[in-house]
Amino acid sequence: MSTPLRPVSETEIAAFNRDGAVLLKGVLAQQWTDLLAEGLEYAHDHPDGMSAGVSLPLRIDQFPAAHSPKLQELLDHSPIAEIVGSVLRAPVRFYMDQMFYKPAGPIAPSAWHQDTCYYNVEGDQLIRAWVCADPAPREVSLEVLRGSHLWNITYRPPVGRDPAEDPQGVAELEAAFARGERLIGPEAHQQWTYFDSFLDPGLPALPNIEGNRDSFDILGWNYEPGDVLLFHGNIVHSARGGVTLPHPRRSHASLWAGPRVHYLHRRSQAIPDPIKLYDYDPKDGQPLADFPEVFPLVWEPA
Ligand SMILES: O=C(O)CCC(=O)C(=O)O
Repeated sequence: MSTPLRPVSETEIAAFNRDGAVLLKGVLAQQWTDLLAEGLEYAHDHPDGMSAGVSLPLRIDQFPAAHSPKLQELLDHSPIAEIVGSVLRAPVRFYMDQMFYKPAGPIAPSAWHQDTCYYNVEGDQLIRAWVCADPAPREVSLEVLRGSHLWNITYRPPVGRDPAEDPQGVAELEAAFARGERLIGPEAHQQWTYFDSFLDPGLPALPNIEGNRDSFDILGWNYEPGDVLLFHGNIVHSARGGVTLPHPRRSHASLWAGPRVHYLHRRSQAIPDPIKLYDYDPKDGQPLADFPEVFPLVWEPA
């Protein structure tokens, strides 16, 4: 694993802990941004069962590094894991990754949401590392609600089927959840969409942030390739759209976990567990460290 172009400063670590997100300027060498661009293009040209159009032309892929060798190389050998670990000040395990591919032209938005409610995982040491192969001015890069990682609230994922349209399906889901079954099976890795799950009636809906932007403390940045944007797994965030760019806006987001992260069987699960986790029978509260073959330790402090 290579080291970042410069160390992460104490000020940046404090900003992450306070705001729930920080933009680290100029930490990745060009070799990594080139690899990122090639890896994203490969994933885009080789869609699999987890490549989904949410609102086309935005394409979101789950676990893209699993089939894009250059993205896997980025995860294994770039300084991203070390950057995350130096902010967590703790050993780091890899959880999963996603691609958000927005072609040139009018850039599609990504809706306001929290990440962790989509996954069977919980803890205060979940960090997303967001990198983009293209310049992303503030109008199309990530935005967060400053400090919302500390609100201690889990919102409903904003995508899924309306429970009112399929009461029978919801009843079956509730029964499966009560039996402790995982709501999304391994077959989802072959064929999956965000609309296979129901909107979870057990969680509060997000407020209308976009319609009331002045009521919220929104933090955003101008992003350049070579920067790494870190944000907390529980933070409320989005990416704006509506701006027309002459180039695509291709981002990759990887999710990393420290020791205080555990498995949690969620009714709001919308994204399948990592494929190797289906070989086990994880229980609520089990630390990810119990599954080292699924969640390998990738970095630890010296
Ligand atoms: O890149 C984007 O447009 C959205 C990224 C995002 O929401 C995420 O990484 O969770």
